[in-house]
Amino acid sequence: MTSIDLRSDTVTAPTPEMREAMNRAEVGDDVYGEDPTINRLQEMAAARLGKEAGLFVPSGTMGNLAAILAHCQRGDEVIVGNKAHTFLYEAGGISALGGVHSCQLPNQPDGTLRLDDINAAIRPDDPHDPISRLVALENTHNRCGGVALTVEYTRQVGELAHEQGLLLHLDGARLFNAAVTLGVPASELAAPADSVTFCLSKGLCAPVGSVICGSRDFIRRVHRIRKMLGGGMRQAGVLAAAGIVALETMVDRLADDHRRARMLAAGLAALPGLVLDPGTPRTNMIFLSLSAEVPLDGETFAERLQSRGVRVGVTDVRRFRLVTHYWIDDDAVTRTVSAFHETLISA
Ligand code: TLP
Repeated sequence: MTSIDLRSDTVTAPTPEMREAMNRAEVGDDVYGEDPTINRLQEMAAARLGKEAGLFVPSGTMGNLAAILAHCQRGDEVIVGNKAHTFLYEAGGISALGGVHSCQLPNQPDGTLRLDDINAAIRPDDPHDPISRLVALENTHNRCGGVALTVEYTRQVGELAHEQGLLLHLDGARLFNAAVTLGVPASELAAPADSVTFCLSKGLCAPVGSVICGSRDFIRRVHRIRKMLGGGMRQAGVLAAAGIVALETMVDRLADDHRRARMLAAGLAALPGLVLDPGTPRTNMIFLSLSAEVPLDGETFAERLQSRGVRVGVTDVRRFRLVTHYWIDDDAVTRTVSAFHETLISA
């Protein structure tokens, strides 16, 4: 039986069309700016997000790091959510490598930071304080359930930041999931931000890569930082080719992943022993917990699911994340519900 891997949309293998495009890709030395396929991907990405320029980077983590380093000097402060990927899961890179201080505000259940909290966190011009330089948002917000931030909210944060002389960075690893669920172009969600990173290698299925987008001047600075971080990639047009297919063919179909997440959530909600988070799924992620009567911890439960061919992410002692993606079809949804059912009745 082939395994149904719901741990993340990062597990997606490239599609057959991507493999063909990778095989055919024209390449050159990108450190010289001579890889035509990378240049094309960067132009496409920038146009799609309504920005002047884009830069291909190996990962979302490097995208966020390079963008934040380009905005901030050592000792500057970024205002960020306490559940943001950049704060929780990027190995503290902004502090370790950039000397950037973080001010963590409570993420609300809908993934937002309260405007009043942001306002109150902006520092006065006082030699005791770090300089407030940047606000960072995440859309969709992973740890808050894959929830999409709206155009209106992003605009309000952008206005607040800019009025106070700060910049706005958007970790849009799953920006296209947000755009599809909200029914708006990604460029509208990106418009208030000075920089945006989005990932090709999650729901869009490309094997590697993210693109940072922003003004031409900003991208010129990020380019040097990418080099400093060791992210200049030479003939990486073979990777960018998959990214082009991702942007051309994989965006609209994210709605299928969202539909299957709803199907899966409905099936799981009907099983005694599981408690789904209120409102889940918002896009392609389902968060749920084992109820008190189930006599297993999350790791053991996940191992038993795995022996039935289903892999899920364990995010806490009795809590799971399930992420739908291109390689999860309707049959996989049905099989997953059965595997949960069998695991629960044999517990
Ligand atoms: N997220 C991964 C894990 O690291 C948790 C996942 O499985 O969801 N921003 C956001 C919002 C992300 O969710 C991720 C990856 C990244 C940035 C980093 O992207 P990569 O893995 O390409 O460095």
